Amino acid sequence: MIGVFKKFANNLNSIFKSKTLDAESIEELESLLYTADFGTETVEKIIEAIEKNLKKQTKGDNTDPLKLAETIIQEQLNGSEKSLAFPFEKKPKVIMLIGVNGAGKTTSSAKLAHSIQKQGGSVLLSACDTFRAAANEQIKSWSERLNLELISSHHGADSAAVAYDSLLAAKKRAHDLLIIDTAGRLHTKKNLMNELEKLDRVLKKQDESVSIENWLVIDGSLGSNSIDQAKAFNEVIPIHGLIITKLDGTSRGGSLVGIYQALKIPIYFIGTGEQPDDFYPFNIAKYTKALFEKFES
Ligand SMILES: Nc1nc2c(ncn2[C@@H]2O[C@H](COP(=O)(O)OP(=O)(O)OP(=O)(O)O)[C@@H](O)[C@H]2O)c(=O)[nH]1
Ligand SMILES: [Mg+2]
Repeated sequence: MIGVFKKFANNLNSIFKSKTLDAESIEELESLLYTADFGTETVEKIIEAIEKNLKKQTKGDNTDPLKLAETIIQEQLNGSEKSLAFPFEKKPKVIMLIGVNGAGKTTSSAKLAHSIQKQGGSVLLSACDTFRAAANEQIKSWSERLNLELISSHHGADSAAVAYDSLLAAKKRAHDLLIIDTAGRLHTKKNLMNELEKLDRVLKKQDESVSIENWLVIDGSLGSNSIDQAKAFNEVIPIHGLIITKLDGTSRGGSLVGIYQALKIPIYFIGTGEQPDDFYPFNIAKYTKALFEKFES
């Protein structure tokens, strides 16, 4: 994960490199934090703390401003870290990935399956995106690449029926985890949003005791727009966890803070690329370390 936020860290480094901290460099820092999507509250807190410290500095206290910023970001993320402990208490655990179009649901389904597989768990993928024409091919190719079992149907089929069959199969074959990949949907399309409720209902009808976790997949490079969409999802269906994708190659490494501040839903994983291993359990300390990494330039 280190190096993922290189762009941000480089800019940060260049602001502070060989410069004394003054009103101008604080202003530069403020705009960098804004463009990195840290969100108003966090940016204000960081700047306030640095300015306060600057005033104190003349009296001999010179705390590193980057350390101050790092501490404040860590505070803002307090409670955001949640890990998916394997083995699970109950088999199969069901995780349904939901979100807007192109957020990274299908790729994250494969990555999540792969991470459990690497720990010795068996995973069943359920292709519940029966809506987009090429969706079946995409998830099939992941299942072949990673040697994962897959339950799918034809384009246009009832996605709730696929989910139902998948849960039956997961129980019969004693899988540890069932991952349900759903179709991308806009939060404003009521019929598509209602379909999520139906998936949940149908699974519970088969097995009242089944524990289903709905994880929202958010594209971390999109900024505050995705936060509004996430809020709308949370109104239709309870969201138990987040995966934040596409944190590679973006200078918006701070979006994660804004997303957590707005939603207060734990972040399980972050996606940092298109390969199966570009997927990390979210860890506050590692994340802030990557943000504030010092580079020689
Ligand atoms: N760079 C990068 N690309 C990613 C990441 N996650 C997904 N992608 C890419 O984003 C695109 C969309 O990913 P999908 O997994 O198909 O997204 P989706 O949410 O399933 O899309 P729909 O099913 O169409 O709603 C693909 O080209 C992925 O390779 C990531 O963490 N980093
Ligand atoms: Mg998909």
